[in-house]
Amino acid sequence: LDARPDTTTHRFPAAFRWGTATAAYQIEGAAAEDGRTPSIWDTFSRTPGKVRNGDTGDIAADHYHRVSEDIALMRRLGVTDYRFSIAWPRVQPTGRGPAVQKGLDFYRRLVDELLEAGIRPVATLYHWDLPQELEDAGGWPQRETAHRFGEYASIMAGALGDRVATWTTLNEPWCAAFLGYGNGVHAPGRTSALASLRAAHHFNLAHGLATGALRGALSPGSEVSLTLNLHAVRPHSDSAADLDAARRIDAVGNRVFLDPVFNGSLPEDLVRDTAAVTDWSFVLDGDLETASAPIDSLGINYYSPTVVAAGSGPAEASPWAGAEQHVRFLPAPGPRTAMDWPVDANGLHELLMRLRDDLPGVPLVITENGAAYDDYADPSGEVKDPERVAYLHAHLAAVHRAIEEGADVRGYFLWSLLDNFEWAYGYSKRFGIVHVDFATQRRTFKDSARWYAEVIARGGLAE
Ligand code: GBH
Repeated sequence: LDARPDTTTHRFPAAFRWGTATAAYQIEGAAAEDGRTPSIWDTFSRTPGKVRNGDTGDIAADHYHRVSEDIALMRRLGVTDYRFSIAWPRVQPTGRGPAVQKGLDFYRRLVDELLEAGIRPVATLYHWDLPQELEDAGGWPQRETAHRFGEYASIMAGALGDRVATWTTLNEPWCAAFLGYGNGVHAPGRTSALASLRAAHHFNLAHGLATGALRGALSPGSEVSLTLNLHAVRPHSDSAADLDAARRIDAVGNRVFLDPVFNGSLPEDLVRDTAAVTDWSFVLDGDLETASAPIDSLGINYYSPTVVAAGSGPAEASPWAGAEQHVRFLPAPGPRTAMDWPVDANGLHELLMRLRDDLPGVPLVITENGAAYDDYADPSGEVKDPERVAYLHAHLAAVHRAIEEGADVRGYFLWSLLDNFEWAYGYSKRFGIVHVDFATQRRTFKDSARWYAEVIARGGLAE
């Protein structure tokens, strides 16, 4: 009999899913192996000035050659689920035509080894790595790309539909559309408000087409989902002007995806706000019906809140089509991570309360949450990251409070399992709970990894 007192202060539901998350281009490396061709991120990272220090994902964390080792790390953590993404250009190098068997084999082995380890595979079809050939043909602003994505989804449904627990169609289409085609900070680096809005719509269409393709091939109990980086928007004050600024960012940051997917409609205010950019005639009859095919859960990625006031943004390219001349972004107060993002767990709670109220009956999953900090090594060789532990503790406590208040949150995926290629920041920012020495590819548990293993083992937070 265990006589130790139970010190758990925040106990999560017994069926809660505890996971970690990664993305193909950020960890795999092996950029030219087994038939993989360049994606827009290969092209972008090889373009001087786009990624810090000229870093690329050519080698990254070499996960392509270290699947078994990385699954062993997850076993040590005790995670129930693992969220990874599939590199489209590994499977269908030109974005069209038949699949490359070696690409499919890689993901089949990953999934089978996860299942053997008792870890549920959560597969994302698109985490930003569009085959370059499809970008050359016009990319996401082009309707054709959505249809190509639907086809790629059917290939993956046929290959792995019998063994993947959860399919996520898209990761953060906001980033892919508005950072990729609006302000150009992400690949493919285009800067056009019109292109960003067209891309956003084609992501909604692509999501619906993929959902349809996956639906027929699912094994019993499997699910289809979508992951959004919803913005926890806070007006600086209650003034009508500041409230209107918040409304605009909510429209082009959140409802641009939420309304088509969950309501089969376009936000009317967004259409008005963007009237000088487009009449939205690229939205064809039936598109919104396709986009709103029922899904089984909504994934939410949260890092920081967004504080806005009435004003005007910088004149250069903006990711906020139609809102840039009306909104100014204010730094939220408080401590910051190495990304300079504010640490504020209340934003996650606010977001979950809003979704509890706006999307009743839709199960929610935190598909990403975590923080970049510079680790420092102890003389003992251990990697200390107390700030990350504090960040994670505060955000899990916020999730717990939201569940107590009626939000139907089914799981939490920590970003990230490994230090990895942090997009425009290259390897200069570390989000991992496992440290990666990129010179040797040696993996070392940070204190946060030990802490997370304990949280999972006890099913909640202590003290
Ligand atoms: C996620 O995106 C990605 O899915 C993941 O691949 C990445 O490594 C991880 O987070 C860490 O960055 O543009 O003005 O709204 C992060 C989404 C979007 C969060 C941009 C911060 C900055 C302010 N990010 N946002 S703004």
